[in-house]
Amino acid sequence: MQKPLNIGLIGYGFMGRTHSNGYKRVNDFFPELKHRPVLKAVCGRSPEKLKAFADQWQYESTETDWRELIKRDDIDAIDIVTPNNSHAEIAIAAAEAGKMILCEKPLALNPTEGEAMVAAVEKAGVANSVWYNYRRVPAVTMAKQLIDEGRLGRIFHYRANFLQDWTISDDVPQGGAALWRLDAAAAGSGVTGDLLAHCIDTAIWLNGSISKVSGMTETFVKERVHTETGKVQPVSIDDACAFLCRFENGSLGLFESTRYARGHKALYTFEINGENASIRWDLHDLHRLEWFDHGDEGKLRGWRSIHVSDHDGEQPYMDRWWVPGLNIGYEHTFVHHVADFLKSLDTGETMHPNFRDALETQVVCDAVLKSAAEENWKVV
Ligand code: 4PW
Repeated sequence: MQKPLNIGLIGYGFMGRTHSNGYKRVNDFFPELKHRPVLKAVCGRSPEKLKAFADQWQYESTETDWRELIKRDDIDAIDIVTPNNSHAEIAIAAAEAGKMILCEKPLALNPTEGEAMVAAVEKAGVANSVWYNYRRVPAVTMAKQLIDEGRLGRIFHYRANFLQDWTISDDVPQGGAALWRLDAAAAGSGVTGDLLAHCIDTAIWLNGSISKVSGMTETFVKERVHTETGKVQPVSIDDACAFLCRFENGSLGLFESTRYARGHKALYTFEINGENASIRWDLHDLHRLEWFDHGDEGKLRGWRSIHVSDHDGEQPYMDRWWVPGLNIGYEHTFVHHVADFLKSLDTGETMHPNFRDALETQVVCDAVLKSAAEENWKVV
C-alpha cells in the first residue's frame, strides 16, 4: 500500500494542469514508488474558475485563501503555480507550517527573495523542488549521463536558445490573470526569468556554474493596453535578452531568448561542443539527441540522430512508457519530475533542482539583467 501524499495546489493556470497531470499519472507508470499523490485541494481567488478546475481535475476540495490551505492538517505538500511575485510569501509561510513545497520556476522575483526562500526551507527541513521540467526530457537526461561519463572531454562551448513569437503584435495586452508574464511587477522580468531561466538551469546542470555574464535586452513594443485598467501603459519587461558568459570549467557560453522570433513557438535548443564530441538537442524534436563523436571511424564519422526510446534500461525513463521506438512528449517531463520527487521521499536523497539550485539560476538571471542595464560585465 502506498502512503498518500496530500497535495494542495495554489493556482490553476497552464502550469496547474501540467502538474496535476503529473500527480495523476505517476503511480501508473512508476508503481514501485512508496507515495501516492492525492489531489486534496486547489486554491484560487475566482470561485467559479476554481470549481471548474477542481471538477475537471478531480480535486477533493477548494480554498479561496492560500493561508487557509497552508493551515490545513490534511495537506502534506504545497504546489505553487501562481505568478512569480507571490512565490516567496507563499513558500516561506508553507515552510514555516512544515509543508513540503514544489514551486514553479523561476524561484522568485529576485535573488533577495530567493535567498529568504532557501533559508526558510532549509531551516524547516522540508523537501523542496522547483519545476525546471526540461531536465527530465529523456534525451536531456541522457545528455547529462554522456557528459558525466566524460565522453565529451574538455568543454569549449555551450550555446542555447529559447525562441517564441507570441508578443510581436502590439495589440497583445499586458497584465492581469492571463498575461502577468508581460508585467514585470508580477513576473520579475520578461523572457529572462520566463525562458532564459530554463536554459540557465539546464546549462548549470550540464556544464557547471557560470562565473561572468555580459547581457543585452530590448523591449520592442514600448506601450501596451493593460487588461485590467484598459489604459495604455509602458511595457516593463524585457522582450528579448541575449548574453555571453564564462563557465567555471573554462568554456564559453552564448544564450538568446526572445518572444519576437517569427515562426518559433517554443524552440528551446542547446548545443555543447567538447574536445571529443558534441551534443545538440531541440525541444521541437525532443526525443532525439544529436551526437557527433570524433572517435568514430573516419569514413563513417558524422552527426548521429539518436532516437531516445530504448527499453534496455540504458536510456533514461523510456522503459516506463510504451514499447521501444514510441515517443513521449512535454507532459511526461512533469510526470518524471513528480516521480523523482516521490523517489527522493522514499530514499531520503535530495531532489534536484531544489530551491538552492534554483537560486543559482536566479542569481545568473539577475546578473544578466543588471549587466544589460549597465552595459558591462558582471561577476556572478
Ligand atoms: O516555463 C515556460 C513558460 O513560461 C515554458 O516552458 C514555455 O514557455 C511554455 O510557456 C512558457
